[in-house]
Amino acid sequence: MRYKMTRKGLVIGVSLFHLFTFSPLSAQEHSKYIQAVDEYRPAPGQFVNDAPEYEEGDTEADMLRKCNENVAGLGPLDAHLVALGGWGGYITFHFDHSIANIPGQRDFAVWGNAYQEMKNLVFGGMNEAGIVMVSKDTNGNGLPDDPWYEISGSCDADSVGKVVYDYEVTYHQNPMGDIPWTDNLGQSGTIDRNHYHPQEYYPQWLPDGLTFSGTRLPDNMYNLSDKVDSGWSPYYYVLIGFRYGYADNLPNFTDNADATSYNIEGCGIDIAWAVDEARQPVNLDFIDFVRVYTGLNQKCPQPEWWGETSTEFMGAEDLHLEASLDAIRQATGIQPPRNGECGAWSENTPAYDLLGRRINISPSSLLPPPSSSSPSHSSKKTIIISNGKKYLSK
Ligand SMILES: [Ca+2]
Ligand SMILES: [Ca+2]
Ligand SMILES: [Ca+2]
Repeated sequence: MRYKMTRKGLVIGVSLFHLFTFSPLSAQEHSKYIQAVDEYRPAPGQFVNDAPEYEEGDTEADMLRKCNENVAGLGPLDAHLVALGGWGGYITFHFDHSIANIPGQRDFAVWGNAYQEMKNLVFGGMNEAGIVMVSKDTNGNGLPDDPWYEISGSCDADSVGKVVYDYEVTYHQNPMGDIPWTDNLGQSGTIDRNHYHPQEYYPQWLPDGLTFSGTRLPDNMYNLSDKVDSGWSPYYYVLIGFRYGYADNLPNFTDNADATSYNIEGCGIDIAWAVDEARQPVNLDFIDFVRVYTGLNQKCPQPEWWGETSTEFMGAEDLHLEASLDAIRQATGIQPPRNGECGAWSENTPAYDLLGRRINISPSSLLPPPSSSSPSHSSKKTIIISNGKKYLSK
């Protein structure tokens, strides 16, 4: 997913730095819910400028603050919707710790507002699937400016030949009118206004000519109007669910009457499903950032009905907080020294950076360990962890 405008993401706190150096790795000190939103760039849509609300003069920073108010630190019962608009619109967020890829388990869940249609005619029914991407903060700067990998959801297996990779759409402003788009396949269309949502549909804090790139999932909207009593509803369109691996695809709960019945199967994401641009699996041990973008480009043919398909986001959570923190302890080398060397550092002793990557470094390049009472280090120095002790490189 490349965002083709020059505007850069806003600076966020260096949470990883604090985690690895000064905070005890206890579950009480960390949250399984997201810490903050890094980017919010929706495509046009009927809920855009409304969820969250754009007010005259709002900047991108204002809209990020409003997104945080809606979802940061909140579970799906307390969060408020953030709308991503039509195909390609996205949100990027992070947690207060790295999420580990635990083998054989789904690692985090993304919550939305999908639901099972009332007649139980199909699997799902209100699936506005968003594609999930993950990234590791490999340059350690706390910003989502590192390589991104897409989560390969069930369409890659179930709809071979129907998924469009390397898709691209550009939207143009048309104040208080239907919003026109063109794609890189020579097609065009509009995001149509309806009388339920009277506000402007183009994100008003963003410039004209928004271009989004990524994967387009196969259309999933079906007209089942002839399957229902016309007295109950004159029209009945459903959006059939995909099996796994997307956001806003299947309901947050398996039983609507049970607020503890979290749908881990339907909403959980396994980091092991991440693939590179050649759709080959990548072997990520941790991830630090998650992005979700609307994966469907379709609208309901019946005016004033569903309108465009738009992913809604209602937060996310680490499904195994304790296991993530344990894995961070392991990766940073905070464990008993090997070979009976009681903390003595030598070139043969494994050393790691703050992301748990093994590094090679000579003893002469190390300064004494930083004091935890004076947490102000020059950003030019690198913190090294070896045998559970911290060192600063010169
Ligand atoms: Ca996993
Ligand atoms: Ca980074
Ligand atoms: Ca939805």
